[in-house]
Amino acid sequence: MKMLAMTLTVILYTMLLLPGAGAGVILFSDNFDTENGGVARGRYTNFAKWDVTIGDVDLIGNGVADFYPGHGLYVDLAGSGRGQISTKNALTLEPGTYGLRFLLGNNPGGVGFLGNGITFTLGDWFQESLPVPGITPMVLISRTFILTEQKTGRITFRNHNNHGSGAIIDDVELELLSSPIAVPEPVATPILLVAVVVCSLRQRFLSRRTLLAGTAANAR
Ligand SMILES: [Ca+2]
Repeated sequence: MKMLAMTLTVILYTMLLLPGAGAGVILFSDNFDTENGGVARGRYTNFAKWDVTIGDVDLIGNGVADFYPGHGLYVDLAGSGRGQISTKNALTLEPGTYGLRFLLGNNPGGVGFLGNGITFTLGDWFQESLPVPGITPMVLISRTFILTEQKTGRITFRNHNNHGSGAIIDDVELELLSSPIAVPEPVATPILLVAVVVCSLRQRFLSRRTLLAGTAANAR
């Protein structure tokens, strides 16, 4: 009886806590490599997946202002001045754990040492700012966040500095890492009832056994 109760409890907790189907799904990605036919262009606005929402930005790389060879095209977040890009489509995200990743570099300008700062946001629930050194390798920025309710919003990158040589971003990805499994009420309720009944029967069985043992001892 005890073993049965323990087994039911383990099954119930496993169903409630295991990541659900849909985990590990890439919801958004962009490496910018096919923009403008693969050719760099200053003050570029015709992104497939992004709108330029403040100022202007440059599409560089592939041999033009190619600070990070081998990464194809990427975005310099300052064109003639500071710029900002936001995804064209708002993303609707269900409760779950998400990963936001991108590569971050910098255009140090003609003088070779201009630094920058960026702010990246996701909807109105995630925001972070980072300094970007003048000369830096391309580094992976990876953040994880948890949503407990449905949210809708855009991914946005904004350059802080206004000197025309901006921070660089590439390989933007948003991934659903895990989602809580939804146990439908018609399924969950019987499981809970069975667990309660089993525990109750077990308690009655133990009480009766104790009573019988006491009676036998008195009879002796
Ligand atoms: Ca790229």
